[in-house]
Amino acid sequence: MKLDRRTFIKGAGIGTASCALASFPGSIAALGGVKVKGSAESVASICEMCSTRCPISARVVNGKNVFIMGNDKAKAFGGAVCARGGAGHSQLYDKQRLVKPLKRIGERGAGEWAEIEWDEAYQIIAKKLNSIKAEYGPEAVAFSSKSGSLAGHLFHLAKAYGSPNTFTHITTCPGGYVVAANAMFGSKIKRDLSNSKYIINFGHNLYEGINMSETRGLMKAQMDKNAKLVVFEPRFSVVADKADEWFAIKPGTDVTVVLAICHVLIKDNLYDKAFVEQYVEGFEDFAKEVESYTPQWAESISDVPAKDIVRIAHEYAAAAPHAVVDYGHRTTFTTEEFELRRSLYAANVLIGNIERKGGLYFGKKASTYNKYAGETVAPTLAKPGVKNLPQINAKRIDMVDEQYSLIWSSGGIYQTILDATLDAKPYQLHAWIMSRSNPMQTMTDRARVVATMKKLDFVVSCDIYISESAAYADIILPESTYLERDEEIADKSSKNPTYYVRQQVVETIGDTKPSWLIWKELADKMSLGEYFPWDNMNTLQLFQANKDTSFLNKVKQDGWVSYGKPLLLREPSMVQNFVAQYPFAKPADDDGTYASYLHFKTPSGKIELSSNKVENMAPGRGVIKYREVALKKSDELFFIQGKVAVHTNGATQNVPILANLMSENDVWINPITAGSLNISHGDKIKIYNDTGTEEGRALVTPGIRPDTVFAYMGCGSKNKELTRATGKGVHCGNLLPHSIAPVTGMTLHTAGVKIVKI
Ligand SMILES: Nc1nc2c(c(=O)[nH]1)N[C@H]1C(S)=C(S)[C@@H](COP(=O)(O)OP(=O)(O)OC[C@H]3O[C@@H](n4cnc5c(=O)[nH]c(N)nc54)[C@H](O)[C@@H]3O)O[C@H]1N2
Ligand SMILES: Nc1nc2c(c(=O)[nH]1)N[C@H]1C(S)=C(S)[C@@H](COP(=O)(O)OP(=O)(O)OC[C@H]3O[C@@H](n4cnc5c(=O)[nH]c(N)nc54)[C@H](O)[C@@H]3O)O[C@H]1N2
Ligand code: SF4
Ligand SMILES: [Mo]
Repeated sequence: MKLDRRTFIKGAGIGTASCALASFPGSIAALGGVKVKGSAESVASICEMCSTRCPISARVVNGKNVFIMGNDKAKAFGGAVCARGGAGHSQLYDKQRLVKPLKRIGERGAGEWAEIEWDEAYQIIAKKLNSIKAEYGPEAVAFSSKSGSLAGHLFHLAKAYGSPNTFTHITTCPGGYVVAANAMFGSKIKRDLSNSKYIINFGHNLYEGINMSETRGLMKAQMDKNAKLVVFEPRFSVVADKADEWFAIKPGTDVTVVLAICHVLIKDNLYDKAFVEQYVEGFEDFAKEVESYTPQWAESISDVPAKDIVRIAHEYAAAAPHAVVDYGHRTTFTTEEFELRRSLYAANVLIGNIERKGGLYFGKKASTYNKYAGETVAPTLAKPGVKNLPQINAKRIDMVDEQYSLIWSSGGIYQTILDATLDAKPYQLHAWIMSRSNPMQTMTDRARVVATMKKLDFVVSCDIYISESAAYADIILPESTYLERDEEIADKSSKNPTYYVRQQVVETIGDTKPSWLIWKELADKMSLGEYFPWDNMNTLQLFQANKDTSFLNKVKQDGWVSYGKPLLLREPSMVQNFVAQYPFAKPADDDGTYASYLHFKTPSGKIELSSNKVENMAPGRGVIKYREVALKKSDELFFIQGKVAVHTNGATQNVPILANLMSENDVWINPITAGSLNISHGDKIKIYNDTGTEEGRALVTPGIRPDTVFAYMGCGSKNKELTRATGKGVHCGNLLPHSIAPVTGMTLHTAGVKIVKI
């Protein structure tokens, strides 16, 4: 039977009508008397309309979610949600949402499905995975999920099954800055935009690619603190529009400007020598390397005027240490992200803004915070460990080269699933279990993803829609949306320890389940149940809370619990307040700070501006260097993408309210380029390269460089099931070639394209 009659929620009022279908353990009804039915009330929870996961307060009237606001206890978020966060109920009650497990009955991707019961779905998956294990070994199965709470349970299943091949989306998004931070600081680092007086931004699209706390931080800096914002962006983004200065930098050349800023800081003696002396390893080698990276040199590559680079470096240094060079978020502009993101960090290190207001800082989780305080200010979370997990001997498919060793722990090189499946590199994969991931849209080279999914023996997708990727699965498991499920307590600590928790807001619609339950029940069917000893989410939460029910109830009631006051180790006023508040606190240094306690988890214990460790794992890269990259052929235009404020990646294009707001992504073209191609505003165009061909519409605007075209990502879905999104706009993933960047393993979202009018 065809999909439209079978899988969609039928009829109106489904939000309440089908509630009786599923009631699972650990539901909100079991939690400290929080009610969801009857009178109007608000439930504190966590948004999942994007992976920023902001704290929310969801209003429920007569069992139905009617409104979503920010949780006003979370001050940095300003009690607000973005447009997508506010559209959560439109997704929840969307008639096209999946509410029943599906089995493919036609060719892969043909869109022919049969509804099945959970039990049958589990039986099919268990039988297939157990037979693949027997024939090829458990490593022949890859497991992938967007990182976060959902990934934890799926990857636990992978471990119990015996496969080392688990992947998050990291190489399509933050891998570059995470790997660069690991190399330089020994761990991830955060940015304190809200207290900054001078912010230099290289394509961090915070007013469209929204992260409520950071977006508000930037707004606060600009509006309340009169911070100066300098933006380098190939197009006139909303951030560029709100900036004091905008430079239309050539795509992929940011590193030249950053290195030139470092050059000026060193040559003109503007850097913080005392900081460098105390905390930095490898400064001499770095300084020697950047000697030749003059502003004139940077101008010749990036089109940013040398005199402006010099001036900006001086202004930035004058605002130090309450100034920051933003290290960005989606790090897929060039294959040399490792050098770019390390350079961005270097520009911060040179002005000594680490652990200062408005600069960069390390997260202060409870264990660290308590150590400084000399007492238990905040509870720590326990991690449920499981004994006697099987030993995994097989190597990961991406563990082919030492240069990638800084990424393995954080999610692997996602796109190697394609190489292992299609080219048996380094060995053959036979199955892919994916959850909350839509690689057809969000990896690169859609055709290669299709070929991969067609070649595999078995594909499972856990999603809330028949996404473009789920459309090629053998079995689709419908997860309950975030408003219908409970999850573990999550650590959201920043300058002080903070916890929050996702709670079920309304009863489950249709025959859906939360993913923690799905993977546990599947494990049971695979005879791996012993590795999932918890009964339900409440058991897990209690375990996490070390059975401290008052803590657990507080997190559930308030939805956002913060302990102590913000602490930055080198900020005198904060340290003095801290010492005054906690009688057993570590004593401050003579200068009133905790500067002497600042250590880095690198081999030298210092910030490694240049690094022997990196040199050993990736020869020639110990010292940050400019390396030329050809991102396009000479007769092509650069093709770049970004987020739009009303959609999330490849996820929300079918959500009714958001689809109404925007369903197509017109291609931005400069009038000079459009003129030479005889293209007018609104014309139908073909955009193509060696990877793929797309059709769309031209948006002619001076807000983009003449050598560059731009489209908001996530549109142009090609499967027929997403009726509000299918065929609308340009599919970006179909125009981006498959690649794996050195050291960071990143995909590349900049490509060369040609355009013609059709
Ligand atoms: N061309 C291009 N590609 C890009 C980018 C770009 O700018 N340009 N951006 C990159 C970035 S930054 C990222 S983070 C990645 C993101 O790419 P992905 O990790 O693939 O994430 P999303 O597209 O956000 O969502 C993936 C899927 O999750 C499903 N989903 C939503 N909620 C739930 C849920 O509660 N449970 C389950 N099981 N599924 C759910 C959605 O329906 C969707 O199919 O894309 C990257 N890809
Ligand atoms: N509304 C909305 N908010 C989101 C998301 C979403 O999908 N929608 N996704 C969330 C996720 S997963 C993430 S990772 C973040 C992403 O946050 P960002 O990384 O800030 O978002 P993008 O829009 O992908 O930003 C890329 C920007 O860089 C520009 N750009 C492209 N190439 C270059 C280049 O070579 N140099 C410079 N300087 N700029 C370049 C693009 O024009 C674009 O404006 O947003 C998060 N918030
Ligand atoms: S940024 Fe918006 S969509 Fe993303 S989690 Fe926050 S409120 Fe939700
Ligand atoms: Mo992302």
